[in-house]
Amino acid sequence: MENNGVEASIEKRAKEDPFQAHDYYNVDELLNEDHLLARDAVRTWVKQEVSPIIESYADQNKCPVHLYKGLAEIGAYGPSLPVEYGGGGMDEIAYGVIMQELERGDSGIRSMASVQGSLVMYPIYKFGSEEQRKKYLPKLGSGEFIGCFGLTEPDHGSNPGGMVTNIKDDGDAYILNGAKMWITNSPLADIAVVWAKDEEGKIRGMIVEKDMKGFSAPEIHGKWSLRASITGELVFEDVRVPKSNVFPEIKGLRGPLSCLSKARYGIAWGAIGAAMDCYDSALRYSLEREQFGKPIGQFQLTQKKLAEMITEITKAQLLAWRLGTLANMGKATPAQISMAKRNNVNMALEIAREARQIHGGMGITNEYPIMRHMMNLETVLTYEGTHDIHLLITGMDVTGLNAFK
Ligand code: TGC
Ligand code: FAD
Repeated sequence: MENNGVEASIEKRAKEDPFQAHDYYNVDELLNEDHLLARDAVRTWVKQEVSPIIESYADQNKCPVHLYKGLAEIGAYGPSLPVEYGGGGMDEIAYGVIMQELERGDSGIRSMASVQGSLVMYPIYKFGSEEQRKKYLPKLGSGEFIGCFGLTEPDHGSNPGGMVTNIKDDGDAYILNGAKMWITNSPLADIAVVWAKDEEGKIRGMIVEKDMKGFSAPEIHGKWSLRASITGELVFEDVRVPKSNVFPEIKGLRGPLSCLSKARYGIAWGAIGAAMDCYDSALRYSLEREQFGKPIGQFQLTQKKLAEMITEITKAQLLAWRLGTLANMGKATPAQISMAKRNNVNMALEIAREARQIHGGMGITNEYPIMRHMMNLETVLTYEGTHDIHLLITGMDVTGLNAFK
């Protein structure tokens, strides 16, 4: 069969990604040279490696596993972790702008980096023994090992404190039983950072290796969102986890939640990237597409959409930058991170919806990135704490009253 119009257009887009970044308030002037260098390197990498293939991988619901090593090479795993532990030795704003550029490409690509850096390397660095750090971090940082993070369970999503996955003492090991659900990268992962309750009901973290007996990680099929990212379960049937694989000190929900703070911070930046891609595409389309004898960008209703989009992107950029500045000083609170994650992801999703309208019928095709971003952002709105959970975290912070108890 001959190539139809849409297929030909995908090929064209693959050859040439027309994305141009927009910086209405000169936010670049708030970034230092290291931030700009990191940002531009990742921006170029995304244009070269992600844009040409992403529509096709999303279309086929396949994870571009070959990008794992490239992500390591551009320093996307743990950009703000120390170099000697496999990280990039940069600051929190560098970490943020890298996530922004990755998610400009695709939320699933940013997910790869978020999970590996913030949810696997970070807890091993922060809570692991020196032996665990030395054993796993260099391999994770170089992309030789892929990691995943198991907190959510089939019956405990927003309320991870209710988890039933558990460990029982068995001499030099613990016996792990239970199941985790919705785990990014689990079917591919060499190791999983898993959170489970001990016999006192305290949450402990541990590193489970893929070939441990009784451990499996089946893929979850049928996703209409994050299609270029692989998601699965973690199933533990009497898995013997050596005590040397358990994080020695950290106990309680504070352990996994502090990893989430790190990842949610990255998402607050990442979502800006998806929004920028949608806005950029909509702006270009509005200038090229003519109806009633003039570009649709000349209609006031289109201008309203575009003006509101760039206003919201600019507000989100400033929110993220200020959060990054606080994070660099060690002063960003979990509640401040929740506000930015919630606001920026919701902002990106609204922009994707408006951008889809500006593209008219073409907006539903994979000739443009809009629908893919929109579908991805439905997941991003839910994972790492849902939109409403983050609202309640802000509500608790300002009132001092806890809606969860
Ligand atoms: P609560 O009693 O409030 O807190 C328990 C302990 O944790 C501390 N804490 C935090 N510490 C660090 N960072 C945070 N963000 C923290 N939030 C709370 C808290 O101070 C306390 O410490 P301590 O020492 O006093 O014990 O806990 P709760 O059971 O009432 O739950 C509160 C709630 C609902 C906010 C929390 O459970 C929550 O955030 N739920 C949402 C769950 C969630 O976000 N799951 C994400 C799973 S991972 C994921 O989605 C990865 S997607 C990756 C990708 O592909 O990119
Ligand atoms: P539920 O908790 O059942 O929530 C359903 C609805 O109820 C939501 O709208 C929620 O806001 C609302 N709700 C719940 N409690 C309250 C309340 N107290 N007040 C008001 N409303 C409430 N998890 C991991 O551990 N690791 C991963 O790598 C990971 N990757 C993911 C990848 C994908 C593609 C997806 C979709 C999810 C992933 N998750 C992961 C899981 C994710 O974190 C959860 O889906 C999320 O925390 C919500 O849990 P849930 O889906 O069980 O929804």
